[in-house]
Amino acid sequence: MYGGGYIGGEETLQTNQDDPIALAEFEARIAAGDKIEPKDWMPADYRKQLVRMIEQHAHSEVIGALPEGTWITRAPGFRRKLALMAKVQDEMGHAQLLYSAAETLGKSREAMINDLINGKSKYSNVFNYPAFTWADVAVIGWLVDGAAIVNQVANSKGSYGPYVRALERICYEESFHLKQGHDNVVFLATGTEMQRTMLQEALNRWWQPLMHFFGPSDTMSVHTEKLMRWKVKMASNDDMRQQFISMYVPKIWELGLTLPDNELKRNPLTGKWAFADPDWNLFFEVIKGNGPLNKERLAVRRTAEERGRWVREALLKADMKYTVPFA
Ligand code: BYC
Repeated sequence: MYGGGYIGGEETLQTNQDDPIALAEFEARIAAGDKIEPKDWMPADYRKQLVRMIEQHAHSEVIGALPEGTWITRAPGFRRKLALMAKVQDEMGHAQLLYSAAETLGKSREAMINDLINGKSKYSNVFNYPAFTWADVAVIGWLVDGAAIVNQVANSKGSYGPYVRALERICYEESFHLKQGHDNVVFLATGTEMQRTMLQEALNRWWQPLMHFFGPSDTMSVHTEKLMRWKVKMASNDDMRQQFISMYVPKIWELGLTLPDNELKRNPLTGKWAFADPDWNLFFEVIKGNGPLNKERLAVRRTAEERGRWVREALLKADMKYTVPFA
């Protein structure tokens, strides 16, 4: 039975939404580890949550290409330029995969893009900060992609078929990005005094946004409980943050770099890391659209959307002309 949901961007409830038997069957399938597919029955809130999350993820890939994209023309050397071009292209490919996964839930791509450029939909906090130097690109490639992998590997074991299949593929590509970022970081960390300083400054700039990346602490998270029950989210925000810290802080220290958090310390008995609580007021301001670059990022996307309009219209017309004889 088709699950109903978004039609033309408007949400409509399927008729048997309140059916307790359908809900119990659905939850039993989730508990048994089944994948839910687009035409399966699903609660309206599961659909709505997935659209919200996948859409935000897709927008993050699109906006995430911007800070690195500005460095393609200035990359130090041809080899690094090629690698960065490939990475940015991959990020846009991830957005394509994710928009397609979200479309299976009934919200059109056009409605999603409109919600992005009108500021209605969120995208990841991390992409509202500038990439001042090449070291910022290195830190994004290693640590933002590293953080994304922690999140995406966990969620790729989730319950919604189209999303988890997209995530599996994205994770393969992200693991190359991680190598690219790590290579750039190690090059700078083992370079001249000026290169090390540049890297350290970039790390200082990115650490707090990275701590914010996993979302508010579990006590403040709105959606985690339901999303984890429905296996959309496979780890809580705090657990993912812990995992990231335990994987990357030792590697950062090994390179002789420091982090702007004096409370960072591993408890040898529990293996858990203590760290300073990030500034959550700042986080909420950034995700509300008041971060350093929110307005600029959306303005760039709006311009791209406007400039690409004629191409989309021409393609649609060409497609109609081509398909009519066979209709
Ligand atoms: N940024 O209840 P909570 C990439 C919002 S791109 C902005 O904990 P949830 C890459 C949250 O939406 C990869 N907003 O939420 C690309 C909610 O607001 P709404 C990006 C955030 O969903 C290019 C409110 O705060 N990854 O890697 O349970 C180059 C309360 O939060 C953020 C994804 O998108 C944030 N960081 O958990 C390089 C992963 N955190 O919607 C790299 C998919 C929270 O109620 N998303 N909010 O208005 C997720 O896994 C989850 O949505 C989150 C948040 C863990 C992010």
